[in-house]
Amino acid sequence: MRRVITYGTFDLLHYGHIRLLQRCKAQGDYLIVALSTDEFNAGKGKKCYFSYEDRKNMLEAIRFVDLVIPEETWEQKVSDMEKYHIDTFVMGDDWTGEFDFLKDKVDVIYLPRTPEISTTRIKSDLGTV
Ligand code: C2G
Repeated sequence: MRRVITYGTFDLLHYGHIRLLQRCKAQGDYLIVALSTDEFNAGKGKKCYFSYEDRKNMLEAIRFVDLVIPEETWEQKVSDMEKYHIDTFVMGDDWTGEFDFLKDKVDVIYLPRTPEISTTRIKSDLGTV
């Protein structure tokens, strides 16, 4: 069973996120999503509209997603690869190169983002930024 992992905030869940998760799952048989906690997001300078629990519940309702775990630090990725027996690490290509240090442990894949949609754009279009 090929195990895949991806990381993210997934706030104001939209079709760009869903397409990413769908393509992550297509890389294997079991998909883990490491979801940024509210505290970790504060460190990223991101304020989420939905709480960690609400974002986690939404992700768990997606049929491509098999497990949601908390992302609490930048550093946890190395231990996560071992702890969850990961074969493939996947991120959108806005992160290209940022996680190449994992290449000695797992396959690292950067997938094209869905260009026209983003949480920031949704907030801007709604006049809530
Ligand atoms: N994404 C995408 N297309 C979009 C928007 C996002 O493919 N239109 C992808 C991103 O490339 C990322 C994932 O969806 O792989 C989650 O995006 P965010 O929630 O914005 O995640 P981010 O804040 O980049 O956090 O340790 C890594 C970080 O936690 C990533």
